[in-house]
Amino acid sequence: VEQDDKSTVSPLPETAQQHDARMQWWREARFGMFVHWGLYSGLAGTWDGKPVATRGGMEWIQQRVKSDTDTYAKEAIPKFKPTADFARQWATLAKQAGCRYLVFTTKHHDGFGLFDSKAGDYNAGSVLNRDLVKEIVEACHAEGLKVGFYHSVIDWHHDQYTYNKSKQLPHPLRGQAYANGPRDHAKYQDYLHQQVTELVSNYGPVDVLWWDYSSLDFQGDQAWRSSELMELVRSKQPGIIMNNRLFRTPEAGWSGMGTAGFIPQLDSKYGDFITPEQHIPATGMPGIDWETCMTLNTTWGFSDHDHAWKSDETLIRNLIDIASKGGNYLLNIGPKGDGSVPEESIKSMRTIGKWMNTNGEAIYGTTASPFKNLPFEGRCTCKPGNLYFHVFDWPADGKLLVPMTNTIRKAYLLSAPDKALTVTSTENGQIISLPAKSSDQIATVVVTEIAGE
Ligand code: JFZ
Repeated sequence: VEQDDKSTVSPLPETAQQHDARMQWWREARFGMFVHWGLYSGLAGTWDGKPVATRGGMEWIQQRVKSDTDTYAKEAIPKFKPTADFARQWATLAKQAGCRYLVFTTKHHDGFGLFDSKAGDYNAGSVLNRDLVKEIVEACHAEGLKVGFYHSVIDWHHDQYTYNKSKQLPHPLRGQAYANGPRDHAKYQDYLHQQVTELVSNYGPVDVLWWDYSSLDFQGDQAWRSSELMELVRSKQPGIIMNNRLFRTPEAGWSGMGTAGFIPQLDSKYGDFITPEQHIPATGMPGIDWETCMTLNTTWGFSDHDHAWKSDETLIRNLIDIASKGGNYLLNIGPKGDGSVPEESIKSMRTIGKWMNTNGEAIYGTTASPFKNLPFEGRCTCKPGNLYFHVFDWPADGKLLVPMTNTIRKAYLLSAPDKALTVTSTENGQIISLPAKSSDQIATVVVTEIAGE
């Protein structure tokens, strides 16, 4: 059949097998790096010489200070000065951290694109004569990382962007001249679709599209022509994985983007995965792919004033907790205006990477724990034939009780794979005799090889 007229041809629904094949690398990856970087980054959380409260993140600074786009751009553009090799630094850091993919902001809510767009002039191509998206994609590919585009459908800059139904949500901030004039949202939708077409056409394979975001009363086909947008993306990038933030149903409520229960499970029409934000679900969600995105401090975009950095222990245990529930961890860095990564973030990412160098086998390609509870402080992940026990609190008596009856062929620490540990069977399970001291205070992984599985 000739398929030259796309508008009259609906794609066949995907089979579960095709969907699984497309999701495979993502499910195995478990750990990705998120990057929020744009005009707001150089402002660094300061406006008019004063710090802006970090409620919700400094990528929202334009909205927080209620600036129109012209003033914002005038302030921010001179402070947005990417170095020549910023992208390589991100990609190297992601690789060192053990991330398998990197998702970055091609455009955030302020509307400034990091790419070179023919659809308008509020982008790095027009303003800096650089295509930063191209630079980042190339740097990621050089490190063997999969690459994802975070793309905001909200756009405070576009003069036809129309959404002001709810006070909680961004009112378009384009200069006074536009504020009250008649708007034609369809024109904004055309612009959105044109820019997304550029993004999925001009940079080779794109692995993830991370849409952001819809509101209860402004979502889906009405707000973004979402079905058409997703089909457009899939027609250019058949293997791509997308989140579900182009849609938002009433049942979902405010937290719906991050919880199960409203996305039809095997229907990729609404997206392939859900995105709990700044929290880890209490349990896994069998049949639903999910990814917790989280900041290292409290803001996504860089701020000079936010020093509330999470500890390495929290970050590494979060990654383990998420893997033990079958999810992915997308951990954010907010580079400065020159693209450099804050020292604290570099340190944390490298510390995670060091842990992953020893223990990555117990994270990558694993599936959720088969246990509801464990009799010790820690988590479990699995692979066919192996169970990995991530021990957080080292037992004082050196005995680790694992609540299973399977024959354990061999037990050892991932940090010392050649030293077999003694296993004793008891009524409640089996006891693994551990060395007196843990090899890692944050989490030491005990591997058990299970017979016949
Ligand atoms: C969105 C962005 O607004 C934010 O700046 C950041 O990029 C984050 C990753 O995603 O944040 C949201 C979006 C929607 C809700 C909460 C945070 N929501 O509906 O609850």
